[in-house]
Amino acid sequence: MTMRTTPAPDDFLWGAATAGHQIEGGNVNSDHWRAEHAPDTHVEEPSGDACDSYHRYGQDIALLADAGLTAYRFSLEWSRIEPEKGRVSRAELDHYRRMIDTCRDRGVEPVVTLHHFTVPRWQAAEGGWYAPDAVDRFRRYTEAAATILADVTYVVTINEPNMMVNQTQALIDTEVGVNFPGPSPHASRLVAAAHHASTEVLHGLGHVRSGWSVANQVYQALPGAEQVRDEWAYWREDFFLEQSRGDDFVGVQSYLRTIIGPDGPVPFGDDVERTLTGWEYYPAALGHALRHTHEVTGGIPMLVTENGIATSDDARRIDYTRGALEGMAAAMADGCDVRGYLHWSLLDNYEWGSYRPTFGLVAVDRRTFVRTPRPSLAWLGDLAQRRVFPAATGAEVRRTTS
Ligand code: GCO
Repeated sequence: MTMRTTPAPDDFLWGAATAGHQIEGGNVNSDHWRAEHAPDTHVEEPSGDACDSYHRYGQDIALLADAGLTAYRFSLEWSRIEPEKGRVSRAELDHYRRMIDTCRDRGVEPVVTLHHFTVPRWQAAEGGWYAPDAVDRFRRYTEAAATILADVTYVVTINEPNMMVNQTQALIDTEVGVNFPGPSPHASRLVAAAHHASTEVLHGLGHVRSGWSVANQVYQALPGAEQVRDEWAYWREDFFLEQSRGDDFVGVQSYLRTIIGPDGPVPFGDDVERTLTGWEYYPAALGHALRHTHEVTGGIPMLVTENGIATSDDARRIDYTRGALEGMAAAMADGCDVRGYLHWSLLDNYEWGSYRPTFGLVAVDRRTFVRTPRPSLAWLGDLAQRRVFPAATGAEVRRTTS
């Protein structure tokens, strides 16, 4: 069956995303590594060597480029770059500079994330985002990172601040023996301040387009629960989108929806298809996420910085991605300004506690680190090369200008 398509903008970025702690391996100086090895840890298995991408990134970028993709989102690991407070490692900065060079050599646009959940141990010991100088420390870390960003256009300051704040709260609250009570406006404002401080540094460089990437939950209200939904969503999502209004772009990360009833989220029915993370199979989420983000941010440019599915059936991955891209193309036809699509994830990787949920366009052997591309990688690369989106309606996508 041939797929119906619609033309994509020529300069649209087609790629895949990863994060340092999930693929590099050996991030011994990060707070997550410590938590993974704590005697009372709740994680199923530690990250260990992950995909050994710290050494094998060249192979990863080559696989992506050979498949026809044009962009790679990866993150810098703060705990490597600043192993002790105020001590910046030139060697680690050079390592990430080589990653950027490798992308450039292969004609791949690097999309660099400065912070993807992990912080150095020293920062965690001082209270993480609650440390009195946390905003200033993040500004200084951004200044250190900026020294290798001379030819980098897209920088994501902080990944999923809305999810991170929930995690931060959970950690703090576990320390005092209380359960996580809900999102903290205080912590949210702290990370927003860190984001703005980092943005200021990046804008000082003159050439960087920066933003942060927000986890979009696609909150859908049952009839009559609209107000409950709006209140539920504010500190979990909309506050973070509002903070993007002055940015160059916002990263949209979408996987599933959350249905809100009069008492909050409603569990999925037994009849829904679930992915390996237990989430509902719902490809339409991305289109909804983009439309909502467009509305709350006032229409700033968007980059899909994550969208994907944990599955052992690659045909389902292709089907999910086709549905998501159809929703994206329809949202673009209705005026959403989307500049790129970065699939989560390039590799099967460490899903924050377990290697079981496999999100990769490329399978990774856990023992040998051998990479095996799945058909979905070639499928996405082919769309990139043909510069077309799958289209449910055949609607023309409005061209965007940069
Ligand atoms: C997150 C991250 C990724 C995840 C992905 C799948 O949202 O947790 O940005 O690190 O691996 O979202 O859960």
